Amino acid sequence: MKVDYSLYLVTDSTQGILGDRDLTSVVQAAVEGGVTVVQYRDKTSGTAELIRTAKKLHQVTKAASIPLLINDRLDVALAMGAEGVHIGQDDIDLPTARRLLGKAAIIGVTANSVQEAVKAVEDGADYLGIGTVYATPTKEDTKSIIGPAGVRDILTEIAAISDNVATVCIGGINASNIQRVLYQSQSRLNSLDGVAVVSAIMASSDPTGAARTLRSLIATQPLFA
Ligand code: TZP
Ligand code: MG
Repeated sequence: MKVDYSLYLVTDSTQGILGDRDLTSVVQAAVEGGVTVVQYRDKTSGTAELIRTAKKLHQVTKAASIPLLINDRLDVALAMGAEGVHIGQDDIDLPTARRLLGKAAIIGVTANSVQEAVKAVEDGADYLGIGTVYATPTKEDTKSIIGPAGVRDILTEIAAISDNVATVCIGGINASNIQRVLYQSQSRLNSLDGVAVVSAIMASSDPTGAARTLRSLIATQPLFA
């Protein structure tokens, strides 16, 4: 599966962000606006609920021919047949995940340093989620804030070891800074394949419009190679 990573939506199921809206309809609206990948990230639901919700989200993503990835939970991905998983540095290791999910699965890894990125590429990650770019209330983890310059350093280093690992960055990205992030994080050797967002879409009262705006800002980034 050739994946378009340009606008990668990570879900948030917390009541504060969803209000009285239902997760599947927010994701459906975002997909209508042009999201190209969906990651189901839910740190609170139990296993049965995760599988139930993931199946509903999968109906939406399959209808749009885009991949659904599951955050952390390989068991959930296996149970409902998602296209892949996203794993962090404290989750299952990549070689084990690959052995369990197989070659065709999409496996993404969070990287916030050159060292983590190189290791993930060497272990066969399909894509890297690079960040945290900017501080964000969505993930209060201030120690790993790396800014566009940190993203650029990672992109430059991995260009030397792989020409096919995909890259997105994440953390505090929205319509006001997305073009700047794309521009400032590129180097002569490498540039991002896309941008991952949570609140810029999930917290919007118009997820379709929010996604559409981000897509057009990505497409019209004047200096983005
Ligand atoms: N990983 C690094 S930052 C982050 C995750 C899941 C949250 C990004 O959320 P937002 O709302 O797009 O800043
Ligand atoms: Mg994780």
